Amino acid sequence: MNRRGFLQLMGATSVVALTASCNRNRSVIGTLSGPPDLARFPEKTEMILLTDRPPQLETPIHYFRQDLTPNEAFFVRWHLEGVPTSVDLRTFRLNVSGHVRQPLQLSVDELRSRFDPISIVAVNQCSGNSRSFFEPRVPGGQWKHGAVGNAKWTGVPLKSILDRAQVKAGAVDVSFNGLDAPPLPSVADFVKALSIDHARDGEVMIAYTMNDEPLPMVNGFPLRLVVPGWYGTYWVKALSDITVLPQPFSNFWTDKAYRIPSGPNGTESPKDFAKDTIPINRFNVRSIFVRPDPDEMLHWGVPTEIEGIAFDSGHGIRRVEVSTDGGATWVDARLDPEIGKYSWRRWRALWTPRKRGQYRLMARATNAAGDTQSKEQWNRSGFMWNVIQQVDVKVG
Ligand SMILES: Nc1nc2c(c(=O)[nH]1)N[C@H]1C(S)=C(S)[C@@H](COP(=O)(O)O)O[C@H]1N2
Ligand SMILES: [Mo]
Repeated sequence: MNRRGFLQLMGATSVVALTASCNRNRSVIGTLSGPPDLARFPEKTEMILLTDRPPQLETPIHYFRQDLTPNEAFFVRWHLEGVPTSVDLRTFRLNVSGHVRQPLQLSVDELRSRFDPISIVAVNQCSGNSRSFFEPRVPGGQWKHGAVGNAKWTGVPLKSILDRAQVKAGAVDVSFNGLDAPPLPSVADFVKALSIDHARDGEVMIAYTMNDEPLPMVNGFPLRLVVPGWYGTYWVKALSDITVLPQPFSNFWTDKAYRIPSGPNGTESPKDFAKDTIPINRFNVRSIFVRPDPDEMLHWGVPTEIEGIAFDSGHGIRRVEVSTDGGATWVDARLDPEIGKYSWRRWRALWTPRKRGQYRLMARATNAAGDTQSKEQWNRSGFMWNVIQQVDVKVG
């Protein structure tokens, strides 16, 4: 390749060193109330920047106007600054050890060739998605609604790997560690765990592709855990170590972080914190508008398609209702065909505003178990937001 071709390739793929993240293309400088900062990381398109060390990137909502979220636009969330920037597949091994009779060290090639693959379309959503809408505000990444995405994951059921390793009797938990490392010994390594029964349910999987392509580095190349219906915190990226444990797993990330009040929908009062907390687990039911945009100008007498996505932890979305008068009246949205119980389901409704003015749109999803979205919600961590969304639009 000549130099020109090389430079073109650089431009087209935005190859900038992940470690030198100040090299990113920062195309918009935001103010507190102004437009967000945008950043372009390697293998990614322009994303909304929350932090660059560690990388935390939010997906612009218009990418949700399709069933699957493109890899280059899929949100990114890491906890520790030491994120992997390259992985050599010749030396990389997935280690399976602990309370097993047959510890394993598997290359990605071996995972691909020695186990039957499965594919699942599933939503990955950060526990803190939509955190910026909590009132009073809570600390943590101030995500809007874009810390979520829907992808087709292909890989090996975790059960197949655990069976191959021959789990011994008395196993309780399975822990998962990735290649990211704490910057200082005082910072807890990011390690998460599932119960042995959950780990062996046949659906939890180790994915080597996302939408039929290798995972982007920042989304966990070369392997990541996929835990359908559960919050993203369990979906350990750049997965390198699986440890079967004969006792319950415990660390900072399970004992102190990622806990929710044990009451209904993880809600508590800002004035009186819940005493009992439990580890965060399955998604609650929610919907997100993807059209119109909040500041979009609509025209009276012109049919307008209102559109969104809805999902839950796997029961399936049964109904989405839409209101164009601030919740006074509701009509059923049309649901697109279901493409998998862990996938999101797109919905749409045609609306012809009859006169000029300000309108408040709302959407409310209900799942097959009869669970619906909340009217009010708060918790100290800003987790599990599923308040019925309101979008104010002008009709002219
Ligand atoms: N190794 C590792 N895996 C991780 C994390 C992390 O910090 N390190 N963060 C988790 C959290 S909290 C989320 S929301 C998801 C985000 O996945 P994504 O970056 O591919 O969107 O990754 C999870 N897996
Ligand atoms: Mo997360």
